[in-house]
Amino acid sequence: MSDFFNLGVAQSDALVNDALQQELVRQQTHLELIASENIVSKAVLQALGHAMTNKTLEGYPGNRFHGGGEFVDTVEQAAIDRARELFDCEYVNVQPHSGTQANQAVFFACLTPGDSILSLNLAAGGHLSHGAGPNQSGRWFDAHHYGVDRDTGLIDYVEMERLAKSIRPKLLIAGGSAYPRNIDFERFARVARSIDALFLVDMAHFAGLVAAGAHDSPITHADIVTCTTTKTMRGPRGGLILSRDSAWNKKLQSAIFPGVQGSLHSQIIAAKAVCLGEALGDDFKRYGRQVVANARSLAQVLSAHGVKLVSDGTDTHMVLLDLSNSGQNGQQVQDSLARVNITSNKNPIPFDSAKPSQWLGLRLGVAAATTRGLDNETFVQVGEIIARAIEGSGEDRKQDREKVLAICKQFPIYS
Ligand code: DSN
Repeated sequence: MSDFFNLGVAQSDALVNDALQQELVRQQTHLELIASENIVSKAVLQALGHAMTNKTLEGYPGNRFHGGGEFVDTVEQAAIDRARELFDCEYVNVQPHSGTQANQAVFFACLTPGDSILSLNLAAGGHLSHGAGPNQSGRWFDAHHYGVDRDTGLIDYVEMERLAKSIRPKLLIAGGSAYPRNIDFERFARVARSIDALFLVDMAHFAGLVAAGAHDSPITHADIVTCTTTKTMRGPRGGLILSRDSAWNKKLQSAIFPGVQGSLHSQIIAAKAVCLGEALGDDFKRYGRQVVANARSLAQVLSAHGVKLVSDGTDTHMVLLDLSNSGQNGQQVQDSLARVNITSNKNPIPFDSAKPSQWLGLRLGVAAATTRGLDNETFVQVGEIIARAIEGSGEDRKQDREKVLAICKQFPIYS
């Protein structure tokens, strides 16, 4: 058995090792522009790969159902304290296994099946877990959706308010996966108060920007805020629940455990503590500001090349391309970009009713490439490569692939 504790995956499992190595090389040699991805620090990776994964625990620090939890207590309490400081809030739960489970726990704490909710529709940039038809939240709750204005691509606040007043949902939700602009949290909160609804902000995509002070914070406006620690937060896969109000403590604690989850993922909580510690530092603030600047550069260069953008720009890490006038759909452009080593994802655009393979949008995010060190000037080059891929100028493609490889070499990861 001694080999069991000492052999690495390279010696013990050729298939998995090979895939792991190839994935590392893929990440090193491709520019990651999927808006929900990032590149974590070596410290976060080490925490994720630690023997702390062996520890089973239920409950909360100092009040566990199993013995031997003292060191997990240390990291969980550190994660809570750091998140509290970072987001300036009273209540923190660091146990959600994902953003979706964080939302599920909020629903469990605040709603009864059949209650109505109001959220941004999926094609306009909402999220599955906010009441989309195929999701549990859409099956168990009476979900209604506001959208964006057809001309501006901005949230249609008038429609949101009209729906809120006529439906009187128990929960009003802002945030999602593909909305590139600032959200007027204050206006949402006012509407929620006027109908006695709870107000939830899912800041999964822009939480890192809030942490860096590069985006408005929803904390003082929302009753509850959820997010992931991936994406702009640049940490492990998992979720957080936050509130300015400690009155939520009992309901939200028991909604996560034993409500929708069992034992916690100890090593992920350690990695969350590391990522939240990193986010308290000045480097993270610089990174957050650079993310927003890079997204603006990318949006500007694409617009200058005639590429249509949903909402004509961005306030976040994300740029959403509207390909409806380009003669190509999202899948085709995603494939063209893959050929020049740029990774992206097709996405619906507002009012897009096509099936996923025909969606007319492409979502780009700059957080991972910003973590690599790409600056505004490099993002201008990247934008030009993307514009050429959309224009379909085939003869440039090999050159563009070489340009992307050179950028990846200039900004290496895990070298
Ligand atoms: N919601 C998915 C995304 O934004 O890509 C996963 O987090």
